[in-house]
Amino acid sequence: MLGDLTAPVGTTLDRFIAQKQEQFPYATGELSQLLRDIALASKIINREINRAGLAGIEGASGTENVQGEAQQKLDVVADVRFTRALSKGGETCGIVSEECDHIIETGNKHAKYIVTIDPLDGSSNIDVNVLVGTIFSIYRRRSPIGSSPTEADMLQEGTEQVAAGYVLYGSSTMLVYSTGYGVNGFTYEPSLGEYFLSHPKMKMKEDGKIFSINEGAYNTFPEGVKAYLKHCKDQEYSGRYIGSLVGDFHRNLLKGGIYIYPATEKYEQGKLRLLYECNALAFLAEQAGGVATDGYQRILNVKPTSLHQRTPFFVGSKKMVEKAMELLKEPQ
Ligand code: AHM
Ligand code: MG
Repeated sequence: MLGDLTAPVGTTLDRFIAQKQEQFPYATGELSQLLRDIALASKIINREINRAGLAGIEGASGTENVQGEAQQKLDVVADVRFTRALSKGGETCGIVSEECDHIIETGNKHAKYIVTIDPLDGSSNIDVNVLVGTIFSIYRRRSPIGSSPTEADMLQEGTEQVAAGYVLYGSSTMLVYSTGYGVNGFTYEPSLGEYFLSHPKMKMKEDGKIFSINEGAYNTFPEGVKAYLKHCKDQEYSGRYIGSLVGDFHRNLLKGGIYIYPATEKYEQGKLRLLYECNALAFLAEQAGGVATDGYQRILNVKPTSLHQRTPFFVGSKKMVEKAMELLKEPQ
């Protein structure tokens, strides 16, 4: 069944944002505009990704990012697009991006917000036509309006997020975000150039049967993680790992499951970055009824000490994450 093809496509992202703003009589519209800026940049990235194989922009750029990882050409394209959109949009005073070691000053000294962003996560998947994502968090600045943004603006706990979300460039492109009042998902209609509300009030199942982890480094996992994986296999759960955090998180959000990137010998603090990967997804997970921890404590309570800080990450259905934490605490 194709469903009712004559049905109206429904609420656009713009209308949804406007409706939400109306519910807050004192809202000034700046956050709404910022969300629109992100949506616009994501449409441009979506276009670039869709023609990557033709435009000669897949593959490595020959440069490295701040963590010494090879940058893909599209990483750089996405970084430029988002930085430009946020700078021109005027609502963001500073940005922390995975692709840049220092704080990016947008020149909008009077803007209220700062953004932390991974413009294109999982970008090594582009060459093989597998989905990638953008992950973002929005915070209110702490420094005085009119001044340059500071590290203190950027190093806020995840609990301080005003909004967070991701864009998934997959078989269809989706924007999923929360301003702290639940999680809503929008699907992009490319012929109209609009996002439409397709997944209202998203909820994560309390329990699930999917575990997502790269077992290549199994030998160096903490014993508690090994014990949890044994538990998953004893229960005959399904192992699913795309290697694109947004994709793995999104599937688990819809179906119930757990994503784990633990500490390993290679990545002693885990691989994922607190400020622009884990905090946003932790915020969304909690808003959808899930849980996100570093194995021991709530991700959103971690006090960041540096811009590109890494953390072990356990996120997903409440019961699954709690079980993993229980086994981590047990002496093995
Ligand atoms: P990136 O920011 O360099 O793309 O790395 C983050 C990605 C995640 O999307 C993914 O879950 C993870 O790295 C995969 O890492 P690994 O190849 O070690 O499993
Ligand atoms: Mg990343």
